[in-house]
Formats: sequence, C-alpha cells, structure tokens
Amino acid sequence: MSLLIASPAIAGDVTVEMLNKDADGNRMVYSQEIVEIAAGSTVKWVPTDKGHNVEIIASPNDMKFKSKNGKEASVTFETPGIYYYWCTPHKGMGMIGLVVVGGDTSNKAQISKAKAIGKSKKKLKAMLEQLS
Ligand SMILES: [Cu+2]
Repeated sequence: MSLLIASPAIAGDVTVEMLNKDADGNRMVYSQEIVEIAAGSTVKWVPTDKGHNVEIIASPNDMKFKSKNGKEASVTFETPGIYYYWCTPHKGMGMIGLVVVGGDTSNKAQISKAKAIGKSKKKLKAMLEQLS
C-alpha cells in the first residue's frame, strides 16, 4: 500500500467567507483573497455577511459566472490558470479575489489588463505581484 501526499501549497476544496469586515478591520472583503487549488477542486463562497456576491470577470476559459447577492455560491474549476472575480456591489471598494488553478499563472498578463474599479486597481496589481 502506498501513501499519497498532496502538495501542501495547493489545496483541494476551499471555503471563502464574504465579509463586511475581517479580523484585521478591512471592510468589504473575501476572507481569503487569493486561493490556490488543484484542477477539479471547488471553491465555495459563503454569505457570512449578507449583501455580497461573486462575479467572475476574467479567466483562462472565458468563464461566465455571477452569483445571487447574499447567497452561497460554488464553482468547480477544471481549466488551469488565474481567475479574477469581484463582488458586484463592492468592486470599487476593493472587494476582489483570485483563484489560481493547478499552479498555472501563465495568463497573468491577461488578468492584469482586466477591468478594475476604484480601490481594486491597486489591489489587483499587488495581488498579481504576489503570484510567482
Ligand atoms: Cu461585497
């Protein structure tokens, strides 16, 4: 019998909370702004606070996804690459997130040219700089 050990850097399924305020006092944020998952894994966004959603803005496969405000949402990511999403009501307040699938950051240039509004502009740039 062999033991399979997954890479510690890449998680399986992940849950992200949609928050009005996090533990550090940041307002209108996702609890994890960058999540790295293996291809075929699911990200679940839970409405810990109401009034938020998930809208995917840019992705390696032109994924169209927009969840209902205040509701739980789940997406299973099959295609490797970076996915960029925002909260529709708070996109100007920096409520954005990235999902990196399969450790593939080859579409970083595409994501850096995607639309970002208000506080999200600087934030998106800084988040992309964190990715190798
Ligand atoms: Cu929001």
